[in-house]
Amino acid sequence: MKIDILTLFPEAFSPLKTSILARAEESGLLEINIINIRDFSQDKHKKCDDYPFGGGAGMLMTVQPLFDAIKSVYDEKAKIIFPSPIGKTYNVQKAQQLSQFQHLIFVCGHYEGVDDRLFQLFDIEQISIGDYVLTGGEIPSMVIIDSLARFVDGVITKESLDSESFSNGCLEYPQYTRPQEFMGLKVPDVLVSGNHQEVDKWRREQSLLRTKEIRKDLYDKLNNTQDN
Ligand code: 4G0
Repeated sequence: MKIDILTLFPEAFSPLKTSILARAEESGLLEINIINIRDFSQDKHKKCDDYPFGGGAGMLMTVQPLFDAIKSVYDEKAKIIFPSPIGKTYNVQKAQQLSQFQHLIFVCGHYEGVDDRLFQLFDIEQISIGDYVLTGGEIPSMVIIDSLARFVDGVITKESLDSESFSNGCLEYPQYTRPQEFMGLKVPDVLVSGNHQEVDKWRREQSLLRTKEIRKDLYDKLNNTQDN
């Protein structure tokens, strides 16, 4: 998968150049390009923002540098994503869906947003990572890229995807590693019993208990027809 990131702050993406995603890039599964929108400004001072018509707080990103930056990377198979507080809320289903594209283009907004004509010029999906406002679209872009890259074949193992939270609609069960006892706290006996059927049963029960306790909204969706 190819991912182009258009931003006024290329240096904000150094976290993507480490860890799992760096390995995915080295193995050729992922190609991530970071493009500075400012390089496309036709303004003599490379200006990329201006005051909103009609007045109001703050500045907007102007349309010309964004238009030319997108045109420079666009192809027919590309999907353009704009992280924004007005987008539909992101979730694991959207991550899986996005992971199937060959080419994603992330446009990072700053200031109070962008000139709305951008959304008439291109087919752009606005996505929100949650109901709060950040100073820029860089962190939401990284959140979306990190989470969708995990579903790109080969980036991580199928087993880790299947066992994690949300994959089966509920929260992941508690886990333990060595030592078997710490500060008087013991690992549950069933996990060291060697009985895999009992281990699986315990984990399913714990998953359900946790989901009911912490995420009643998810629990109610688990087509539990009994009363809770
Ligand atoms: C567009 C996304 C982009 C418009 C981006 C701000 C939060 C999210 C930005 C604005 C972002 C999110 C109108 C303030 C950049 N903040 N929840 N900031 N406005 O996904």
